[in-house]
Amino acid sequence: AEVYNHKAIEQKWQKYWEEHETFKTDVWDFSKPKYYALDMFPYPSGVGLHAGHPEGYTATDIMSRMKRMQGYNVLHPMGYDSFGLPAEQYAVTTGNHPNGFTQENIKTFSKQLKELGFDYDWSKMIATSDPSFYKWTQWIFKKLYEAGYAKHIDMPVNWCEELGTVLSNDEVIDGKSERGGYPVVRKNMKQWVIDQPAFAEKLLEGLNEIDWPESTKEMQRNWIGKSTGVEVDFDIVGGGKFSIFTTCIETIYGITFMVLAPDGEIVQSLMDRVENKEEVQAYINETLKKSDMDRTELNKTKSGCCLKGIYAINPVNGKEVPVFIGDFVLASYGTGAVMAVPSHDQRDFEYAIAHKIDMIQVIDGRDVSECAFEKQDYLGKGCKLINSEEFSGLTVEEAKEAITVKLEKQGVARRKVNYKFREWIFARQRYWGEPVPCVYKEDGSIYFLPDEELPLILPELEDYKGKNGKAPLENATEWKEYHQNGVDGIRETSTMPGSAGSSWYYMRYIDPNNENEFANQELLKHWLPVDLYVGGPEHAVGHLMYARIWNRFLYDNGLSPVKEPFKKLVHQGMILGSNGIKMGKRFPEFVVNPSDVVEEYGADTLRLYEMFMGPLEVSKPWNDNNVQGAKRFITRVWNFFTVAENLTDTDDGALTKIYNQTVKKVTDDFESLGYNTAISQMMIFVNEVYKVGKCPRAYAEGLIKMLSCVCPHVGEEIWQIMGHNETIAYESWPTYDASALVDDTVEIAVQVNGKVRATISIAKDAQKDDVLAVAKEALKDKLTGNIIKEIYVPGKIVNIVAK
Ligand code: ANZ
Repeated sequence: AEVYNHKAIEQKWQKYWEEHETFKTDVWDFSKPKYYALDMFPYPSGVGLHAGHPEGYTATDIMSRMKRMQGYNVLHPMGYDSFGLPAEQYAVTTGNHPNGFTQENIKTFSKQLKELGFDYDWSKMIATSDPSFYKWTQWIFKKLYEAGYAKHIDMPVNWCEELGTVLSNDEVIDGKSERGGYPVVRKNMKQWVIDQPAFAEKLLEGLNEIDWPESTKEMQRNWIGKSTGVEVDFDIVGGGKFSIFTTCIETIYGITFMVLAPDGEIVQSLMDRVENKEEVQAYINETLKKSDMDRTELNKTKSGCCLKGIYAINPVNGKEVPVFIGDFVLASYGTGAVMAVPSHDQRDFEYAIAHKIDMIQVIDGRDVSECAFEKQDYLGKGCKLINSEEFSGLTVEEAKEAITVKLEKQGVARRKVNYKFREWIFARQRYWGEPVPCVYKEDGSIYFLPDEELPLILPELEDYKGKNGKAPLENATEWKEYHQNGVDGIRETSTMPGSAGSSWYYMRYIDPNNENEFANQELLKHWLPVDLYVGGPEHAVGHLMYARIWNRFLYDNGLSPVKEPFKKLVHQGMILGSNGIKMGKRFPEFVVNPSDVVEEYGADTLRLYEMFMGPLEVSKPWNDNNVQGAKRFITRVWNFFTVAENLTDTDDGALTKIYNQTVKKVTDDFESLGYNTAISQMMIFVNEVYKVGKCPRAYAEGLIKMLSCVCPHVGEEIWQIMGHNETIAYESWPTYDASALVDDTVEIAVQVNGKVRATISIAKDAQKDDVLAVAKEALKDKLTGNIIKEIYVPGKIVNIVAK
């Protein structure tokens, strides 16, 4: 055979696929079942692909290749999430338009992806920064506005002075910006937001019908943060009232004080009556400097102060209790006020100790002198109320209901569901994003551009840096002015966040050139939901939540055929440096450039190696030796299967069982993305083939078909050498003979007094007596003494006890 030359083979087949449009999908061909495999598309950064990209991308590639061979019409597209900060920073520092930079990067990425031999239909490529794409991002946003889900409201936002922009909560980590690590402060600003809480119930429900990692679903549930409780009104001595939200109404007799959010409206309304105004104002000022994150940190001291002269009245017993402010109470959650029950809430407990306030235990079951006896410890345990008048003696669960009913009758309480989920801030003071297609008229009202004026294209600027925290588009003095259709006004100058385009891009792949709709509805109906979505776990609550929200909105408006867009989701693990440290920006010395590996070993080797490293979902360290091992395996396959004399037309049965086992295991494992074990099974098969020295042609073809999903170039080449002149990509998937899988005989050990004395071969379903007879026959000369016990563990072992 010729020597395996990965370079020549890979170039040859990449050229073939391109020229033959092998992987172009006819989306209108509804004659076959469909399979939609989706990758999280990359941000086209200046540094190109990293070793982590090929991992997830190979995973979907194997699946889509298998599905194609199984007779599906497969859609496996690729594109670019091309708006964002790095291109913007490039524009700011060079003064060049970020699009040039972006297009260059897209070229590099596409070249690298093509080198890896993925079966993408490049004719469906999209880029979110392309006006023909963002036209529809703007259009959907306009729909959200018209339906009342996109709003322009005053919001406390995360403001990053250094980046000159507002950031979403998931872009802020420990009070610093995720990108760059700059300080972030809270600040009130008029903002475009999307009303996420309006979707909360639907999002929770939808989680039950999708095949996602349980941990990701749980993260989404926690992020949504549904909480069921009661809102109760408290009168203030001397007039006025405020409401609190509690999930523990059963503790209402244990209230010894109230706490208000320092930055909330209730305190403002009471300020006139507060005796220690200065102290209170000073504390409010301190609070405004802190982020919600700092404020809610559990193990910090519970600071705050009393509102002197203010007392609230407990509606169940008329008891007057002092009112405090404390920064652990957030203005933006519930009503911004809490009833404090130090015996049963640890934060209240610590606050009471710090401010020398008394406590009343109202749930029996544990001592509360050291710390609070909290709901997670008493709920569902049959604990009973004490010190609670007529409710004493009821269980917590009974009391919850009875107290709520009593307060409802008094007209001072309402059952209430709250969500941690806040509005999604949907604007950035940045240049390189989708312009929000609206105008502020002189009377302050908002005018959205008519559809004919979309896309609203980003204007070129002399200076891409915003001044004094203003949006860069403020520099576009002419563009900003709007005088059309009898409307005079000023355009919005903030742009949409990075997550806008990625919230619906997977729909556009289905119909990327449609100029009249974001995608044809009939096509969407056929192709959605996405059957398999693979991407990093870092998107668990950001992108994956946003995309579900946009889809759900479109679904509710008859514009998406499915409630949930991504049927099955899998997260690939991280590829670590050989020392176990995450590869990437921070540790450039550990970066493995996929292109270098492709050059030296070949794309097939890189793909095989990354899939063989370990289970897809776990993080794995890079290992150069194993890259060479992967190449050795490919070479072994090449050396055997390209030699015609090694292939036989008849089957002598030597490989029948192992071949059928291999087809079954590879098929099952591919289906569940267990690629490492599938590959190891193929290796076992190849070892057997080498032992036997010959391989029936039918088995050889089956192996090459399966292997071609992982190593498509060498797969095609061997297929051709075997005498075929069409691509292997549309060959039919190998099948297996289930009856060839089962062993009808088994070898078992025969022990005498615990020591193995013989092995016998028996029929798998042989009866005990027959087995014992064969065993004793085998022991004929070795057995001395009298048999006192005979044990047969079916299919496993015979044990004879003799004396
Ligand atoms: C009285 C009480 C007694 C509470 C008790 C708990 C235990 P989740 O599950 O997170 O919704 N709370 C309400 N609004 C708040 C705010 N704006 N900032 C900080 N804390 C707030 O928690 C609801 C509980 O958190 C509420 O129930 C309230 O304290 C507090 F033994 O009310 B609880």
